[in-house]
Amino acid sequence: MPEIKTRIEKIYAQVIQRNPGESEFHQAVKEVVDTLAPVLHKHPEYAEHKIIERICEPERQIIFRVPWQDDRGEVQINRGFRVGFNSALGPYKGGLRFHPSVYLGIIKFLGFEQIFKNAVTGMPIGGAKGGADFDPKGRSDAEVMRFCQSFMTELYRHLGEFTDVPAGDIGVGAREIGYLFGQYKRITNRYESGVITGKSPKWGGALVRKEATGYGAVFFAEQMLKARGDSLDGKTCVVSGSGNVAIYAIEKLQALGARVVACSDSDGVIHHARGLDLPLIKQLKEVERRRIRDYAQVHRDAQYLERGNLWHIACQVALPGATQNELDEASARRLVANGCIAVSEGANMPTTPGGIRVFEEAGVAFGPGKAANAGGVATSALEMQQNASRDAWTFEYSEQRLQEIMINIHRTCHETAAEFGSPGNYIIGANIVGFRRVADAMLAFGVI
Ligand code: NDP
Ligand code: 2IT
Repeated sequence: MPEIKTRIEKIYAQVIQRNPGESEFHQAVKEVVDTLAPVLHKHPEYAEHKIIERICEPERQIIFRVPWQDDRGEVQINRGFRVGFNSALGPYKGGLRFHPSVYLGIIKFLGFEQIFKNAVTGMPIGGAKGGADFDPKGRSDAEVMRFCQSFMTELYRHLGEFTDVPAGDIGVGAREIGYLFGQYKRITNRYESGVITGKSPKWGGALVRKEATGYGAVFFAEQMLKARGDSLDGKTCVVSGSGNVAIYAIEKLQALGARVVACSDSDGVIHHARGLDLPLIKQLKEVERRRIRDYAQVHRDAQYLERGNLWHIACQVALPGATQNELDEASARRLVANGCIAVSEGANMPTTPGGIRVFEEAGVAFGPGKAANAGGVATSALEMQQNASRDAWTFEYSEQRLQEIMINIHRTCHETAAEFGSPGNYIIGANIVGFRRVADAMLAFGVI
């Protein structure tokens, strides 16, 4: 397949040239296209119709000014983004990230990943991402509300339950979704529940959506271990971050008999050898919006490591749940040396290419974000389904649906990796499953 490899290298070189300076986007594209040679070999029609080239170019990119006034009356200006990457399988779907590091390259990497992740779920959703370089940290509720209202005042014209359906991501939780939906409803004069997901269950949100990404990443870890005749019961685990994904990953790990000894935020790491106190973490993070260092004021036997490296703490299962490129090659080596046997990516692209190589060489079961954290967006699709039928499912039924979806994702990725000669490689499995579904739909639509 040397000519196919050359073709893929050319596509990648063109992506770099056409999208200068967007290193995270380049990284996400490379990680996918590097696994597609055997697919093009089997399906020359994908190459003939330039499917990869088309997938790498977003269908639309919207960049807009978000002006708002802070509590002192000072005018602030942020930049808002929405990238509709691919709508072959359904309306654009993907979260909004509010974080000071946001720029077009971050939104494009996330939107690109979302195409394949959403396809892997098997649900009718296209891929998108959006957000702003707004930092909600330290802002009052009133400031966050004014920001969200200004953001939606531009974004609303691009959304719709059949067009583009955002949700949360870093810095966007139930509070922000409330302000965003409120403004959408007000401007459009429509109570269009299905236009955004991650809503509060008090006004149209689905039960289990809040828990879904974290729970799903744990279900995926459980499936990877099961495939090796093992389980999470009794395992020592570490989870990075202490936000939405991390909290509900910890909750499900504990429910399945694992001991979670560490979590973090962007300031530092909490190590609590006898196991984390989750109700305290929820109180500090979800209710009081405080820093994880405050955990050690309550539990004197816990250690707080300012700027510490979470991955230096010995564990058997690691769940990155914070942000991109948080787990590098050196950290991966340390994890392997300390006996880590499984990694399930709750975050998007948290492991660097060097880190992934280390895990592959060491035979660590590695669940890439496109598969392992797909439970969040899959449950968003279930929320859309409930909104469309004006129905509301129970927690138990919704969680059962989520678990079935994760088992299915694991099985298809596992089978597809084996079909393409790389048994146990979930990266190859997830990329190929997602790519084939999108590619087949694009072929059917002709050149659009
Ligand atoms: P939250 O905002 O709830 O929490 C993010 C956590 O990660 C916080 O503890 C935060 O610390 C930490 N963090 C964020 N950015 C950085 C950074 N640059 N360096 C170090 N730590 C950082 O977000 P979520 O839990 O929703 O998202 C976490 C990850 O999961 C993201 O990668 C997201 O894309 C991914 N994801 C989320 C889904 C969802 O449904 N929410 C679905 C699928 C994936 P601090 O408070 O100090 O900033
Ligand atoms: O990265 C992700 O999958 C999300 N932030 C959730 C997207 C969604 O639409 O639920």
